[in-house]
Amino acid sequence: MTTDYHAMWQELGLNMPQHDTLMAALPAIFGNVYLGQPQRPQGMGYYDFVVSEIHGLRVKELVDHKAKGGKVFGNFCVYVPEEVILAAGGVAVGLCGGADFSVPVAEQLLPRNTCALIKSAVGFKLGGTCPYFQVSDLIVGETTCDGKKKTWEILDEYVPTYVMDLPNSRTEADRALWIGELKRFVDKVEAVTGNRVTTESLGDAVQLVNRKRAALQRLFDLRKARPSPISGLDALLPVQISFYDDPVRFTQKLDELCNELEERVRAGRGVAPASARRILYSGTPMPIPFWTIASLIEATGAVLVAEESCTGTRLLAGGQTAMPGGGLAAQLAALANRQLQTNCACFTPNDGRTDDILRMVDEYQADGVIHFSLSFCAPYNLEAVRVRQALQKAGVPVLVLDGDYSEEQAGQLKTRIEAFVETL
Ligand code: BJ8
Repeated sequence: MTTDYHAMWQELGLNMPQHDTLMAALPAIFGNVYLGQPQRPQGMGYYDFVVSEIHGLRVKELVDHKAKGGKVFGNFCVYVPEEVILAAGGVAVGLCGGADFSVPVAEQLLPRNTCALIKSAVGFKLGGTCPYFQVSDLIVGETTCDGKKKTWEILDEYVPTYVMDLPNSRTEADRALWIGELKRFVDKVEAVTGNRVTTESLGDAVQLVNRKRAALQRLFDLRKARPSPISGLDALLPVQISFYDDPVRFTQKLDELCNELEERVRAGRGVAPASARRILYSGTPMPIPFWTIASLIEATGAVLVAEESCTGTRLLAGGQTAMPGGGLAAQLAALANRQLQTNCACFTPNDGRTDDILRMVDEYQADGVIHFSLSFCAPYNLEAVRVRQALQKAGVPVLVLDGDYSEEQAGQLKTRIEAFVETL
């Protein structure tokens, strides 16, 4: 029997008719995209369950956490350090911005020529349709792109929003600035939670997040096998869910899935024949429930083998965070060092990203690269120029696309993706 969460949603102040519409639409969308895939690993059952409870069980856990005096921090970027939040007894949740559903309400306030990720996220708050937004005590933004930077000023009128000042280059001075920002964030998180961040608590949090990162890395490493033991569509789901699930449970479940995939690799079993074309995705993040690109790629018979994206390997850049002696200051420096290896297009120069893509083409034996950026995302759309040049120079087939979350766009993207895969 499924639990009825209506009383909880009402108490969180959700717009109930709108929210009911959203909840009624999701199962069919998810079912159509996910459940008909052949050869799904059994371990995907956990993630199917999490989606079926997308605004239920985890939200209830957060509500319970708050009832005991705990705090929840909503965020939108891998540069917001979950470790610091956990070290102060808080919970970090990545807020979704992957649904077209919430875009129209955002367009009543924001310019239409804003990227879909920002419009979708803001629309969830304005429309009162996201319980994770409602449960958050503080939203933590960052100065990555101009769109986000300006959005935080607007969002702050609706929900307390704190901004971390991420530099757009990576000189020694920038590194020092970011370490200073991490210290300022420690102060803020301590003030919100009423708890101290100590060397010990930060060390424990780093270990916890390192374990989660190791499990995710294992998933990506297993996808290097030919044939691939899991579809790209399925692999995307744990990555998206990693942003808001309980980190201990998440890591355990992902390790179980990876054990199953390891068996498959050993047995030479895949989700498609070994001869299937292998595609590397590169570009803007694909937040839940934006499954369109992965689904379109795999509908052609090709396999999506990896994502160079923040819902992919960029999330894992820098590997494990080192745990140096020398107290809190040294720990924050280690955290900054790891984080600054994430090659977001908001940085200049950002040649490391092109190097990463070329390296991944080899490691994942990709036959071609599909670069997708959300329309109106200047950093990724412009960086696509250099990515394309580098791939063409290396003789790697590449397709550069931009778009949004709408159904109309999906039709056009489908035609272009099919034509590209056919040429491989
Ligand atoms: S580290 S990729 S998660 S900023 S799509 S809102 S860039 S206009 S998402 Fe990102 Fe952090 Fe970078 Fe990763 Fe702006 Fe572009 Fe919109 Fe974007």
